[in-house]
Amino acid sequence: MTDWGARAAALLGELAEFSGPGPGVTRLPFTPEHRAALDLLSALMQRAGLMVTLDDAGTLVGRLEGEPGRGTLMMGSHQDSVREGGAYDGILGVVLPILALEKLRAEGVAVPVSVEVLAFADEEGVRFPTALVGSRALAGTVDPAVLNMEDAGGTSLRNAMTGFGLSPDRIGALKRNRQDVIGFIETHIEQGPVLERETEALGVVSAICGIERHRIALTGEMGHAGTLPMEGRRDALVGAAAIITEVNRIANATPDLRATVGALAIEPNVVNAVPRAARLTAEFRSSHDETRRTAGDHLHAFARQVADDIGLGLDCERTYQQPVQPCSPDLLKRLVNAVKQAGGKGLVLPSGATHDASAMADLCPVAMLFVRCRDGVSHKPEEYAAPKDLGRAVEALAAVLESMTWA
Ligand code: HGY
Ligand code: MN
Ligand code: MN
Repeated sequence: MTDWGARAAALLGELAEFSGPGPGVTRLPFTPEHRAALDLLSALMQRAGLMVTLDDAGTLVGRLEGEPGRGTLMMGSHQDSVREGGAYDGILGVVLPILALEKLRAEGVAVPVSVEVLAFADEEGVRFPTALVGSRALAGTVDPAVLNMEDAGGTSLRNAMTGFGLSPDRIGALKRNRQDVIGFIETHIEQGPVLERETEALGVVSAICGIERHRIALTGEMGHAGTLPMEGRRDALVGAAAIITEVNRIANATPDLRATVGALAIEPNVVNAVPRAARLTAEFRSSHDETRRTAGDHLHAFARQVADDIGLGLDCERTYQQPVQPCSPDLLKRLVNAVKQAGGKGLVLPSGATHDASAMADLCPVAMLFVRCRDGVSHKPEEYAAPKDLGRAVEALAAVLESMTWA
């Protein structure tokens, strides 16, 4: 009798080794670490009887043919991690469905529909200032301009993909025929505390939060910290500090709104010079799009006021947004039944993190299975999901696949 949880834990441990230097896991897209992960996943997919291809967006596709005309159920998640992240975010959602298919194969259970397991190259958007390239390619919503975006080293997304052996300018041809796709089910650690608090191993997602990101650049005047009078200073960092405080204030004052200033850079960034430039990012998330948009508009008005008061130049741009994404009622019901079959209550909860499923929703119905993670911790080396919970998720995914007999 295979211990699927132990198997999953061992595989995720091996995959975690494919990382850049430093604590935790740093596996960015189109890197040697990415290639090593794809090699292991390809072998695992072949062992489960899947036909393996790599598409021009860098998505590894493992396909199991079902009965002609029955459509394709897609499963999967992202292979990339944040810097110094954990061993479960993303990659767990690639390994577990493969093991579910291997389990059904071992039990001689045929899945009537075709199934594809997808390992998307880049969901986090850490290396390049864009995200969800692989899932958007399948949905046909990729803006080709993103291929010109560059990483911190000046490598464009296009060149990174070409260097990985891909033909990125053919990314537009990856769009799938929506008639053929039954839906997309993403399995992911919860990255929050609810399942642990409810002592539930698994949960089913009701909706994925809406999210928007802003880029703010303030330009003032550099000066000697000792000789430039306080009167009349045009200190860019003082402007940034006022904006950061306001972002935090509105999020604390607004129900169902989370806001984060995650990145800040100043110039010249030395102890004895008044900063001439400050660049920061601000991110808003909510399960209500109106709440999020109002906060973003307020940010721009507030930044304008601060820049005028201090005499700073201001460049402020909403660089990214995606709406709240409700999950498919039919797939949600199948997942709830499968979780119950695997011994759970079938808890339903919203996702405060965004996922590839948000992008796949432009192609097909989507649903998500959450796996409990210790202390709700994620995007940190301490991220952890117990083998027992991994095993229950494999069982639930196998049950969903079996339920597709009546798709
Ligand atoms: O940002 C997120 O929510 C996801 O982890 N990329
Ligand atoms: Mn993540
Ligand atoms: Mn993720």
